[in-house]
Amino acid sequence: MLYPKESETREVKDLSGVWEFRTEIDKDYILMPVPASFNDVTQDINLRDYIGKVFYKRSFFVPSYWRDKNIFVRIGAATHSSEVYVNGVLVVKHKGGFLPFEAEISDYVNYGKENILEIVLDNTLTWDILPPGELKTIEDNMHPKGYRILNYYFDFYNYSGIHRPVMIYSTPKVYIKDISIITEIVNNFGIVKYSIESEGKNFHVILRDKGEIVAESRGKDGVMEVRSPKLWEPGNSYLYNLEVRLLEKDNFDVYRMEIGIRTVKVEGKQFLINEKPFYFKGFGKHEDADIRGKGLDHVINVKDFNLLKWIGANSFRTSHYPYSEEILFLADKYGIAVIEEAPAVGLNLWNRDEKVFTKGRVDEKTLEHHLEVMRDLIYRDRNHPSVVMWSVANEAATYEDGAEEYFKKVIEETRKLDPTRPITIVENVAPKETKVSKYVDVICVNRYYSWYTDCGDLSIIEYQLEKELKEWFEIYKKPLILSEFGADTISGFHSDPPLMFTEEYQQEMIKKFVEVLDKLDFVVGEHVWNFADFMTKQHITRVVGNRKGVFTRNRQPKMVAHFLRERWNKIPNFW
Ligand code: GCB
Repeated sequence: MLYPKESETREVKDLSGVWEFRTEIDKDYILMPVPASFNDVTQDINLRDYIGKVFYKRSFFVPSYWRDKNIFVRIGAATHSSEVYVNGVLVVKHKGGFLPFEAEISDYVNYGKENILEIVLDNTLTWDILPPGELKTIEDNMHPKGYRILNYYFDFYNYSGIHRPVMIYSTPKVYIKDISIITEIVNNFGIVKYSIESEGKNFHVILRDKGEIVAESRGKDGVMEVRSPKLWEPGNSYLYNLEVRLLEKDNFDVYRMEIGIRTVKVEGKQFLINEKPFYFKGFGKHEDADIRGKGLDHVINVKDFNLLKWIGANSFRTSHYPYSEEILFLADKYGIAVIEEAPAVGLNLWNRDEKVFTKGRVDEKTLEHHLEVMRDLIYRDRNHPSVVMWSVANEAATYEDGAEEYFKKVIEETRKLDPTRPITIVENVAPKETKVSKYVDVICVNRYYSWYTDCGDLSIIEYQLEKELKEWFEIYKKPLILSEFGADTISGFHSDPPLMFTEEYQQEMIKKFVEVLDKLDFVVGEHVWNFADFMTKQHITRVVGNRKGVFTRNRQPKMVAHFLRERWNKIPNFW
């Protein structure tokens, strides 16, 4: 799915701004910004924790000269189930809160006039949506009749709303629907293979390096060669401009995008980018910020990339869902590698007596949705050089037999959709317990020694971590990334000797973890949990959210940030 872009044949109207908004139980509309989560914008606790349907509304104008165009409405992401109405007509329904969807609306708009756009969202989580959850009515004598809670088994707040831009855009009648790019490097040539989806037949494809044409081709599918290519790689991004022109008798379309030439591959113990062994330094992140929640915010996004550069990171994981396309465009430009994760988190009840992969919970309906999500995700992001690996899930109950069958299918499908990128699943179970890691290319493990177990005992880390990571390698013989480790830290809390929740403790813990990683040659990366403090649901273990950030929610460094900055600036991106 191509990101809407303007060109001489296409126009885009970004409908970001202040919309009208109401919940199902309110009659009156209030004002609500888009994109943003609605939760933290008002002073109303009932709206903050609201579960159910909400209605967004605004008008837009369609010029008369768009009559001979295709017109689309595209929603970047909205949580979690959506219905979109144009002038009262339902034009698209969508399930899932973290990927875009669109509809052609040429037949439903009033040309040269105003039109009404309504988006109805439902933020309820069920077992057949990713991430899953369940609405429970509590029936005991301590709660009033009909008392409901939304249970979900992942650790971030269920922010809700229209989180990414809504756009109306036009294309010519016959147009470029999609483009896929695969790059290879052979001897001293960059090979750019492209494939165009369109009803048109005559194409001219031009690749430019800073305005200079370096390769050209004609045809729907083709291969272009670039002599002595400047490669895209983490820490040293280089992007070429691709222009695709569709030329039919009286129809013309043009779409431009930036591409990077690079390869990725797993070989033995190594993760190779451009055939060189790469070491992942960085974080698990979140789309999360004060007041706007999960709403796209260019200020926060650019700040985050500047902080990644400042601290010497070269990568992050989009824990625990696909981030906005706007973030991936930045990753391409800043030269930051991305492990892109499906919104499959919380496929776990954290209780081994209860099966998760079973009828009525994670079952064939969830699987069908998961496969759809993988397809939509790959079709959205396959052309980003920054995306170097797919993660199919985080911390699922992979010890269950049902998980094996389930993920075998998800992984097979992911490989079919994109044979060019390695695949991982992020594990929290023991190496012998998982039934899934044998199907992936890179082992990703989250570990919290001295935090959730042996609380406060930093001396235990070396013994436990080294022993366990070696076991992972002995069993699977695959490269390993420690994809999460960290400690909740209240900025400004100090103690020596280090005690839990202080900045000293976070720093000592992370130091002890990386000392082990430095000894193990199959470890190809360290992602600290988390880049910044973030909001979660309220709980006795969460002090206004999860405080494991290396930066505060306001993006100010805690003590450990300086330690990591010194460390990471010394470790090269490639060995
Ligand atoms: C994890 C999860 C992450 C949590 C983190 C924590 O293993 O993957 O979503 O936020 O632990 O802080 O407990």
